[in-house]
Amino acid sequence: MSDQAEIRTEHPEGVQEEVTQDAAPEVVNQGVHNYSAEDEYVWPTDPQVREKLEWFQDQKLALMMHWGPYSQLGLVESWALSDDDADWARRGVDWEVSGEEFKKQYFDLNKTFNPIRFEPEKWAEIASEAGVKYLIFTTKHHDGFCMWDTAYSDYKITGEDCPYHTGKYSDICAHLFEAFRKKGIGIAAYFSKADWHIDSYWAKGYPRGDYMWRGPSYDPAEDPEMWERFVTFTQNQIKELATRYGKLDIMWFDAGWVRKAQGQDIRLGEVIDQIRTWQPGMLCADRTVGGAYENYVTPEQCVPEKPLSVPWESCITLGTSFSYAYDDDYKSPREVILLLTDIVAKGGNLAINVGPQPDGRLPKKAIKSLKGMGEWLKVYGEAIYGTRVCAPFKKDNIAFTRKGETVYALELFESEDAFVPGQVLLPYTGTVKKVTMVDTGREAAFEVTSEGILVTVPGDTGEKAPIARVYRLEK
Ligand code: FHN
Repeated sequence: MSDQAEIRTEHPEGVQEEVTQDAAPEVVNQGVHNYSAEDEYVWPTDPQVREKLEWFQDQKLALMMHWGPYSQLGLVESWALSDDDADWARRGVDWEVSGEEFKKQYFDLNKTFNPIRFEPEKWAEIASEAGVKYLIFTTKHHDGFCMWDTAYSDYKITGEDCPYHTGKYSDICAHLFEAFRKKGIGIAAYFSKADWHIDSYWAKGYPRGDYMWRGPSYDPAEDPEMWERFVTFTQNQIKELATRYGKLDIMWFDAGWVRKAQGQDIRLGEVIDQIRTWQPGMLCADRTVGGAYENYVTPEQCVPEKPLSVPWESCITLGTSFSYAYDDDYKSPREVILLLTDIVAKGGNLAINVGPQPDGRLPKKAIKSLKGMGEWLKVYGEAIYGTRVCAPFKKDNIAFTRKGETVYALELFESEDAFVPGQVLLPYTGTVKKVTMVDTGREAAFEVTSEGILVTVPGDTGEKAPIARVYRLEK
């Protein structure tokens, strides 16, 4: 716990915010969750879930996508609706409007959302070329807008008052999941447990009045009937996604404040146990809650200092925002690969997030970065996919991974101007009988020293530093 606590304080958003006295300290800082401590993790007993966790830890790279009516505004997804979070979430509101009018404008975005340039097969092709192994897609964010044809709410992509209900791919989840599956890419359904549109969560007529926060507008303990209405609605929607949209590898639950310890129990375990009779082994990421239904932990916009002893996945934006931001800046291929390598060396997965445009296309600059990432992975992916942690995991600019008896050393270069030496000391003291360059297959001469293996790199060092030089170390 202390290690984990230490890492947690390192967390950039590591401000602890006690939401209620008896609840576990939950960290939601400016809309960002921290991640569960390792000692809150419960290893699954279901053998199919355990097997799926091995699949999960082999994948290494996901594409996360936040897409909804909010994408039209270029402001933060959903959070601008919460009056309690207005100080940071409405910073971009640069037009004259009252809070109440703004919330109406934001909720009314469904009436203009019409992504007619959406081509799911194109997205799937881009993801496949990028080396992506599973998709995490926002079926519903906190704003309550459903990107599938739900029977339980009219606030949906197929709703009469959403222009795209007549669109070619109107049931977006159906078409998106199908297109990605056809490319052999796994499917994770992101689902917000909080729903700020449905009248059983932000219900009217309570002492709170119109001033809203991220939680319900009432105390569930004081109005159990209203809360039960919300539980039924939520469980029905989760089951809809798990029964009508094909195979789901993962359900990814956001809004960690919706949990029993905070009096907001949606009895998620009941639903997941039922769903697993239809979706055997499906993973459940009940973020930040800990316990049996958080099958892996999910650092956000950060990477733990050291390897974690439990399965994990860092969700990190390619740009600066989870939802689409106009004129955004995107990480370069080099930055993404250095991030991915750091994460994989510590035993985790990277869920790189791209916010699609309101017209249905992906931002050109994001596509460029994804393509560059895929080109690197086509050459060096064997040192990433299917690997596990290898001591000393990382030392200076050398990261390690292993696959069976084979060890990979990845010599990383922060920029193309970095010095590229002719010899490099790989601080690995295990048995090595052969060293080959992963990209060319050429064997490299090496000398065993007490510090590690001193490799003489074949060929010239070139004018510009590569993203990495990757060595295959074999016994
Ligand atoms: O509140 C959400 C946020 O909007 C975004 O969806 C991220 C992505 O993981 N999750 C929550 C913040 O932790």
